[in-house]
Amino acid sequence: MNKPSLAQFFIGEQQRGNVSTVEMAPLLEDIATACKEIALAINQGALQGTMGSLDAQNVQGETQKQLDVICNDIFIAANSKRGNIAGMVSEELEQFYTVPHQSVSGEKYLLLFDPLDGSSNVNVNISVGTIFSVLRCPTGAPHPQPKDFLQAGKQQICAGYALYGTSTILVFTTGHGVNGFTLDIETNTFFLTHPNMQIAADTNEFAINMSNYRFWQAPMQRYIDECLEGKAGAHGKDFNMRWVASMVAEIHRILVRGGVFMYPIDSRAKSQGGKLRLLYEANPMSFIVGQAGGASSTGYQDIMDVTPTTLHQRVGVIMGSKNEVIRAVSYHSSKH
Ligand code: P6P
Repeated sequence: MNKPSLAQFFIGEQQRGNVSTVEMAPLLEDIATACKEIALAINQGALQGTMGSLDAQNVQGETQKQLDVICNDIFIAANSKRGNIAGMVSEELEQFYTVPHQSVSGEKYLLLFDPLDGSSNVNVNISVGTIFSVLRCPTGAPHPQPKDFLQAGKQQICAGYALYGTSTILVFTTGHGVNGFTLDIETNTFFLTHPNMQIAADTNEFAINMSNYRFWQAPMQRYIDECLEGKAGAHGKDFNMRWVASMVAEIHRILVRGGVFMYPIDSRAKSQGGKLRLLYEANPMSFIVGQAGGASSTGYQDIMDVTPTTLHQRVGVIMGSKNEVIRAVSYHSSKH
């Protein structure tokens, strides 16, 4: 295969002088290992009898699936061995996790993740994913405190996702563009298949859960109305719609062929601030989308400018092809 492996990619990044990628290489190798194990656990779910739901709920008030917990444990274990991560925040854990036996020296990082995003799809064999975000741990902190995780998205030093679909793909950025790696199941090795991913500035495809229309704020209803009016309408072009109910699958599609993804705040979840979580869904995906030339907003401000106040806080999300995000956001400002 003439495509560089993940390890060869890191060597190339060193030669290209992309220091931040080289710094993140050990951490990304461990994440890649975790994603390989998660891919296997999902693939074997029906055979291992782990496709069921627990009678527990996670901090989100969502019914936890067996695989949510299994994948959470895989991700924590695989990323706790090197001693370079001080603490973790997971969608599946109410409190943050302090990693034991950290190495006494060297830079420490914070890892925030959704181990199995879209897990309600796993029983019906629809793509699911893992989303992760990396922050620097404030220096000198013997053990991280909750406030250490509450950094704005623009402080991220690395973000990525794994998509468990027709193939297993690992996509990440360290601030030098976005690259995607496909898992070769014969050698259990990731190879660079999607170098320098870029999102088209324009698109004819939007992704939103239309069943929530009546709960949206007027600006979002207006934007979608205009998409549905097609060429004859104010937007002047026809649109296609997709909704997989798995953010990782939606964002990967947008990275490959453009599009705009929206999960706006709505009257049901207004008090919660939306459905999607800021620290380990919206922020990492915004970093990736931005590095690929796209844009992301809550409708009222760039997602990565939001100052977090709680670990599991939610936020409205509009992200993808830049010109569509700009249009949708313009309707949210009072002058339109
Ligand atoms: P709905 C999955 O639960 C998730 O967090 C995202 O991955 C996905 O985009 C969204 O929620 C789906 O939400 O309301 O359509 O089920």
